[in-house]
Amino acid sequence: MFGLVLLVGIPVLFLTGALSYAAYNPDLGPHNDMTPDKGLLGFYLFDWPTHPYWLYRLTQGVHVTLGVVLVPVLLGKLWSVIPKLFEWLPVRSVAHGLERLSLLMLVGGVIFEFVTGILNIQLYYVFPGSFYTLHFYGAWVFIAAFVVHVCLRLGRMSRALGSRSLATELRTDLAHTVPEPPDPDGLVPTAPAAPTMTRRGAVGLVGVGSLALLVVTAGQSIGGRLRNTALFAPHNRNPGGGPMDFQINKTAAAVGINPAHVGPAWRLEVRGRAPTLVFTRAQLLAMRRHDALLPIACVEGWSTDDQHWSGLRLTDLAAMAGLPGAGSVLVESVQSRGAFRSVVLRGNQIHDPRSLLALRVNGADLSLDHGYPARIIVPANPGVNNTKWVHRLTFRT
Ligand SMILES: Nc1nc2c(c(=O)[nH]1)N[C@H]1C(S)=C(S)[C@@H](COP(=O)(O)O)O[C@H]1N2
Ligand SMILES: [Mo]
Repeated sequence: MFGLVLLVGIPVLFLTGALSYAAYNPDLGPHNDMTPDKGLLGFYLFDWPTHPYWLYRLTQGVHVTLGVVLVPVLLGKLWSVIPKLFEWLPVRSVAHGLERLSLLMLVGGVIFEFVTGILNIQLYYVFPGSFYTLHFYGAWVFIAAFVVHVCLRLGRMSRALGSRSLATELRTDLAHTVPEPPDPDGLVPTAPAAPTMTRRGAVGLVGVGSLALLVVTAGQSIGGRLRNTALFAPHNRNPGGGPMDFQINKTAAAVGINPAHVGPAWRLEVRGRAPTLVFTRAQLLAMRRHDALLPIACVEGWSTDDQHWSGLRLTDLAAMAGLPGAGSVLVESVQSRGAFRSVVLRGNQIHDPRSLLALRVNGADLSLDHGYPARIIVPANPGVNNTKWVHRLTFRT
């Protein structure tokens, strides 16, 4: 049963993870690409859409929430094969050796993916290298072993599930709980001790554990009133009230924004075909502004409810730069160090009328921590690509 749940859940995790990777647009070059050696593994990269605007909020919310919820199931599954898990058999044949290797990749891979994922959503950035790179390559190693494992074991799982009635199992009390019959692979202990728990108890324990994790996690992505239930999430509370009352991932202080660079001396540079244009914030505010209702959705699974942004359309800025059909834009912030100080956005993102260089949010000037004087907000864009403290836009054909 645990295997069946994972058989459904793991592909969803892999798929949403792969989509998250595409959403970063690593095929747009070094500014976005944390895995320059991806080679063939980037085969499927596509133009990440801007419709529906909540797409990344959904896919990444599912990825993170499901990953957390599956932890008890995974632990239950590993527990159920413990006698075999730590077995160091001499390799009996090539086939047997390959199977043992695939199990090492399977168990090692799944533990690696869950541990790195959970550390990252809990903001423990303790990785030897970038989380992004480790989680990406780890996923491919794991999924290869997973596919092999499913091919080898699917028949047995369905035979086992078909061999007895679930309803009967769930009604059986401790006195009538008997060990599994011996199996050809020796998964069942030869001389098991008396049971201390019914199968109903084991399944119930895992089920209640998963449900509890769902309740304390999902609110960070669903938002609204449920946000307060996300006790397990580091971004579970709205900070302080007022128009800026939504999550902040990195504060200006945390990434070392120099106050002098975002004060009155700040200028926006817009480059393209025309000579470089330079604007003060007052000049930008005086231009025709547009509104968009968009969320911030972070790779870490939390997202905000839709916020009311106001600013200049990226497509208008491209036209002013002399490239009305711009195919990409390099966005640079005043931030001097850190991976996320610049990003490249694609043509479809530039030309969506909801894509803004935002100056205001919820009727007030952006706060410094939300990216004052100006930030990017693009529909369905991963939070990390919505660059804050922007000071230069370079449009390209
Ligand atoms: N310059 C810069 N912009 C940045 C970041 C950053 O570290 N530096 N963090 C990003 C991340 S990871 C997210 S999720 C969003 C969060 O925006 P918020 O703090 O306004 O909610 O900002 C993004 N913009
Ligand atoms: Mo983020």
